[in-house]
Amino acid sequence: MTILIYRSQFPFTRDARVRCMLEELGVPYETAMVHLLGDTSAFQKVHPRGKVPFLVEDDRQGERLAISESGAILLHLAEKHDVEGKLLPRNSLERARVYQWLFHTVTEIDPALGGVFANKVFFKGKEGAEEAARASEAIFAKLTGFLEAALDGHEFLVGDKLSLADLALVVTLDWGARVGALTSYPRIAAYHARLASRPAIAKVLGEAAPKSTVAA
Ligand SMILES: N[C@@H](CCC(=O)N[C@@H](CS)C(=O)NCC(=O)O)C(=O)O
Repeated sequence: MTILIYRSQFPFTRDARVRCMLEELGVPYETAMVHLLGDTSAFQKVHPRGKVPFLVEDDRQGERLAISESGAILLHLAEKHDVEGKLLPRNSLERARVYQWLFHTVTEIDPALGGVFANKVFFKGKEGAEEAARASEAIFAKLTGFLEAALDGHEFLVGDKLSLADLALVVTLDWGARVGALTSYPRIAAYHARLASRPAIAKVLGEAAPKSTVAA
């Protein structure tokens, strides 16, 4: 069985979620680098949407799975490779809460902090970028109460145990941390710092970022 993850040259793109999960589980995998912002035509022959992460998995029966969407990939990896339920609880109520946070992250927190990060880093200096960053910050501000309540007295999002929902969220929060967007939310900032210092996560998010993506 082989697992191949298409990733970008940046440490923090959404493929980081998948790499963090495989590192936490100790499941071996390979990566293929996609140079985002450059020529991605070769990758688009594999995955026409040209987005990372993309997983290609060949199993022992010779069957191939090729899928995109970071959330779906995390759930697939849990089902297939997390036999002990380390990152996706067996208990159905806890599992439902993991689903809630996974979907909240990919559908709500991602666009908010993604907007802040992209406008402060990739579109920096472009017309309207500052205004767009502020608008995204305002959207993020409205989401923080829900998250802060979940973290009140808790180390992790669900059941006081690391889950794949934390791994999805830490990557999104990392975008915010890199541009100072978490400073007004100490509980969220502390949660991000705690998770980011775990060896498996530090290995992924702690890679040096290309200079062009370091916020001034
Ligand atoms: N909903 C997708 C979003 C994937 C996505 O937008 N990935 C970005 C990097 S974080 C990308 O590959 N962007 C390149 C592009 O849009 O061309 C997921 O969660 O996997």
